[in-house]
This record gives sequence, C-alpha cells and structure tokens, in this order.
Amino acid sequence: MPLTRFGWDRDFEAQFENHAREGFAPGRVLTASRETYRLATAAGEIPAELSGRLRFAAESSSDLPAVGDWVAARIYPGDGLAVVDSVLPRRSALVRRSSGRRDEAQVLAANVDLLLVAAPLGGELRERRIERFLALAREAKVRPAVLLTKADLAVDPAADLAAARAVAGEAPVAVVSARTGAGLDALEPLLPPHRTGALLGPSGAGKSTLVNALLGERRQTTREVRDGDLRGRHATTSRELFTLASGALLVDTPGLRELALWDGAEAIAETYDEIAARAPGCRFRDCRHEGEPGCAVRAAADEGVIDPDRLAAFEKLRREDESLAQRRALGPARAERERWRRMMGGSKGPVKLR
Ligand SMILES: Nc1nc2c(ncn2[C@@H]2O[C@H](COP(=O)(O)OP(=O)(O)OP(=O)(O)O)[C@@H](O)[C@H]2O)c(=O)[nH]1
Ligand SMILES: [Mg+2]
Ligand SMILES: [Zn+2]
Repeated sequence: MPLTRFGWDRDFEAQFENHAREGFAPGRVLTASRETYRLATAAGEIPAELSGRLRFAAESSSDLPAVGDWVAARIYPGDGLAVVDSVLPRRSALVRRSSGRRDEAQVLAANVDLLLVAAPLGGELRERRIERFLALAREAKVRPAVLLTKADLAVDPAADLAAARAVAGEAPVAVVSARTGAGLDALEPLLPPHRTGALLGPSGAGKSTLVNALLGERRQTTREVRDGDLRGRHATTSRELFTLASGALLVDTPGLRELALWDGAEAIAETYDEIAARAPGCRFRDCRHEGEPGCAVRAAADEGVIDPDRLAAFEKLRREDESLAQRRALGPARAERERWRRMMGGSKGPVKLR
C-alpha cells in the first residue's frame, strides 16, 4: 500500500531525506504497547521494536514512538521485523498528564488533524467533560469537533445539540448514531482522505462501534454485554490507527476516565474565552476572579452573563494547570539533586544543593 494512504506527504518526505540516505525506511505507528509496535510501511504492516540508540536517547516516554508517529526504521524482511531508530518531528501531538503518580506527559496520538470529542446522548450531557477535551485539542493546536453519539437513544436531541453548541465555540458539532448510520456522512467533510482524526471520550460512548461503522467491517471489539456487567471496564484497551473506507485515518482510543491537561494555560483561556474577555475589566490586573473587589468576571457571573458552572470549571482547570506547572518547575532541580546524590555514592552527607 502506498504510504500516502497513511498520510505521508512531501513535507514528511523532505524531513526524511537524511534517514533515507542512511538506509532507513519510513513507517507510521499503528499500535504501540510496552515498546512493541506495529508499523505501516511501503512493504506492508510489520511488527517493530526500538533500537538501543533510541531507547537510550529518549529522556522521557513522550520521546518514544506514539500511535500516529512517523518513524525511521531499519527493516529486516527475513525476520519480518523492523527496528525503529528515530521519531520524525511531530506536526501535532495530543498530550495529557499521564494518569500515573508521576508528573509525566503522555502522547495519546501524534500527527493528528482533527480531534473528535465523543459525548454520548441518552443520559445527561456532560458539558464540563466536553470542555476539557476541547481544551486538550486547543493545547495541541488540533482542530476539534464534537460528536454527539448514540443519537438513537437521545430524548431531546435538539436540546442536546444546542447545549453542545453553547460550549463548542468554533468547533463543529455533529449528531451521529453508529447503530442506525444516521449522521455518519457529516464526518466525511470534517475528515477528508489521508487526514488523521482521533476519537476521544468516555468509555461506552460508542467510539469503537463508530470506528467499525466507518471501516465498513467489525474490527474493533465493542462492549456487547449489558453495560451493568462491565461497569468500570473498557472494551478497548489500547490506541490504534485505522484506515477508513473513506480513505481517512482514525485513531480509536480506550475511554478516558480522567483527563488532565499537560500545559493548558492558553488552551483554557481559549476554551473559556468569555471569561478571558471580561478579565480586562477587573480592577486588579492580576485578578484571579476569586472574590477580589472590583472583579468584572464575578460581576458577570452574578448577573448571569457568565455561566457560574463554566466559571467553576475554568477555575478548577486553572488550579490543576498551575499546580502542575509549579511541580514541573521544581522537577528538574529535584532530578539534579538525585543525580548528585548518586554521584556522591548515594551518601546523604553534608552536600546540600539548593
Ligand atoms: N443505541 C446505540 N448503542 C450504541 C451506539 N454506538 C454504540 N452503542 C453501544 O454502546 C456500547 C459501547 O460501545 P463501544 O463502541 O464499545 O464504546 P467505546 O466508546 O468504544 O468504549 P471503550 O472502548 O470502553 O472506551 C455497546 O454496547 C454498543 O453497542 C449507537 O449509536 N446507538
Ligand atoms: Mg472502544
Ligand atoms: Zn476578576
């Protein structure tokens, strides 16, 4: 299959010249799990591992290949194996703070053109959650769209659509049902052939069912049993890039229970732009809108011009972002102290570094 089918283009090719000269072949990461990968290459799909060089050079896991990455690989056809030597610079990356205890960036998908935020109908629409995913897209400078899924279960789809539009800003909102096929044709103009989309949203939103519908075949496992039997479990367990029948590419992801931004300050302001727009009216230039006198944002919330729920969500996100930024600023200093400690033979002696 030609690589253009997977989104390869002249810019990537130009970036690849040096690698090509060294005998490497380009490949796109279809799946990535614990340092084993599956690549789409000009010679077909092939499993891949990391080279020692790349593993050694990576300073954090976000430097390692992620689904959607283009990589330079050495292909060993006899062994049916490729070895990834380097990752091409990413055009975009959807990054969140990893759900583990450590403050680490996790790349959910790379080289993505469109983030599809899946939000299921049939229950209460979770606008605050949609806002977080929109902020994630904006942080990554990826175009977002909101997909209201399971439309056949909706009680009042027009009201849901209006509520979603109210938080979506410039992002388009589509209403789809993978079960009946309704609304699926609205996706094609959003995601043209050779472009890459990523589906994100809570577990059970119907992401994989949608992927199957767009593939025209049942490739992704979906949750078949009654929801109650699988409460808290994910039907999809790893991220994967698919080539759709339309010629577009789509990354299916496991449902995200939590979504913490990695570096969200700008994206948060953009997502809650009505709040940012009022801030210049506050008496203090560094007003945090947390009860300072002369706060134009609070006044607007009191008058009902700004939705108090959105203001609360904005503040929560900002607090998370600030505390992470603070920890990140301390991180390297701490790492440096650890390095010194190791160099000093592990002694916790009198060496004190500040
Ligand atoms: N009525 C209806 N049910 C749907 C629709 N799409 C998906 N479902 C059902 O919803 C359940 C969850 O669908 P999945 O596609 O597995 O959801 P998911 O978002 O991939 O979930 P995770 O993989 O856990 O993140 C399944 O039982 C589907 O059959 C739809 O459009 N209408
Ligand atoms: Mg799934
Ligand atoms: Zn204020």
